[in-house]
Amino acid sequence: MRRRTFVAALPAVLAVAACGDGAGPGSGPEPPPPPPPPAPPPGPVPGANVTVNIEDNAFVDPAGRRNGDAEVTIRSGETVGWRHMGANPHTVTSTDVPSGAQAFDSGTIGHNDTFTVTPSVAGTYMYYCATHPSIMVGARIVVT
Ligand SMILES: [Cu+2]
Repeated sequence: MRRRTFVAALPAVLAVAACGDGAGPGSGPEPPPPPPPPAPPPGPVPGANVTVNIEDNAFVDPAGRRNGDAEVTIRSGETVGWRHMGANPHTVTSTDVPSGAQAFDSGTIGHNDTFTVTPSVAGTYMYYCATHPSIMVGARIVVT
């Protein structure tokens, strides 16, 4: 019975001995472990039909257009999502919505946060970042 235990432990002893072979004179400290692989690119916001990325200083639509050129088109009842990719606080705040439509405001959101809006009234919805109103402005949603 004791012999069986000895045999099971033998590979571990050999492994330790093998590691020791490399540590000769002149070998420095162990190199640091490699950095973790980069995070995969974020996908669409869950539940959203289209996703706009929020970078620091820009709303970026799926076509890569920024701020005043950023535009997404959806049908009534579909959902726009925003994903905060930057480091600084931003907002997604409507500045102009069609008559009868609801204004929207994400409040301050941070890195990795998401926000969604599901407009039900057709027309053009303008929005900006209330924290950076002179830069992150003019983006829009067109609802058909
Ligand atoms: Cu901002």
